Amino acid sequence: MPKAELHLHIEGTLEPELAFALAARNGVTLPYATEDELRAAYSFSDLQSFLDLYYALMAVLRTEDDFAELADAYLARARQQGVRHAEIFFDPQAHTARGVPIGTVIGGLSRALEAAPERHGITTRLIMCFLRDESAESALETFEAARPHLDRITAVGLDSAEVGHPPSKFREVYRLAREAGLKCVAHAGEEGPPAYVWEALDILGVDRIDHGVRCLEDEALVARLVADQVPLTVCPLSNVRLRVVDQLADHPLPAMLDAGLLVTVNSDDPAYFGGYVQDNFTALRDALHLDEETQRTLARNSFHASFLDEEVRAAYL
Ligand code: ES4
Ligand code: ZN
Repeated sequence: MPKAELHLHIEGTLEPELAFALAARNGVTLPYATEDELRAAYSFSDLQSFLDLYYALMAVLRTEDDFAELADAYLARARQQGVRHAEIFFDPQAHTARGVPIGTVIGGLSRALEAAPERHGITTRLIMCFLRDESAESALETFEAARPHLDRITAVGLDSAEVGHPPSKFREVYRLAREAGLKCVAHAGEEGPPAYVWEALDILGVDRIDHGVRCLEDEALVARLVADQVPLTVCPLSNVRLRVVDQLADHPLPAMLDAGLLVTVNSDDPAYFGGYVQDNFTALRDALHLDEETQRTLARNSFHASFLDEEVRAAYL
């Protein structure tokens, strides 16, 4: 089934095999002796325990070629899973903090993305995320550093440790992004409360909410999201691995669809959470008995919620 993937952290597609290959090439020593030993570390208790490993493994990404290879490997896998369009997050601050220039990151990723329509049959967009556990000033500096590259960036996003870092902290940088003509998204309502989803909508003016599963705790919020048909990029396997839900059979996705929310299915950090986007669809089908028609609705929603040009989007609907 053709689909768009709208919630995908490119750094979260770093498979152990590529991590070890890049470590060897760049002379970086990983705190794991083998790929199996690394995989054994993938048992997370919450978002923070995952983020600790996610940021540590990024040490192997150093050159433009590294970023291009990472993105190309994702695109090859994504196509095998039916992805025709991918809107891809990256975390510039996680790289600039290690001395990797933002131009190296954007240059490498764009090289792979520009080749993707011909090489993999996938169109793409790039979404630059700010780390919400870093300061508002750091986000502003990052935005200014990215200004020369904004022609390659479609939207800004907000990710990393949610609780204690409300969207309102980033009011200013989102205002600048909107002024520059960028779309806006933000992670909200993953581990954080419904109030953070309200702030993302009303203070940041986002076009989509990433995750948003906790919106169900607030009836008025659900009514607002339904009325405005704000897309929610839900990541079922991620929610299980990070213990946002106990098991897939308990996932609120069916309740979200029943409420009339514009839900999409995505893989988040597929190298860490046990599956790419079709794997998420298949797991949902098995655990929640989602029928064929519901799966088609979810796939159609993914194009509807995308930042593709109207004519291209319409052709998929
Ligand atoms: C993330 Cl699952 C998730 N949540 C928040 N920030 C992230 N960065 C990468 N994966
Ligand atoms: Zn995410």
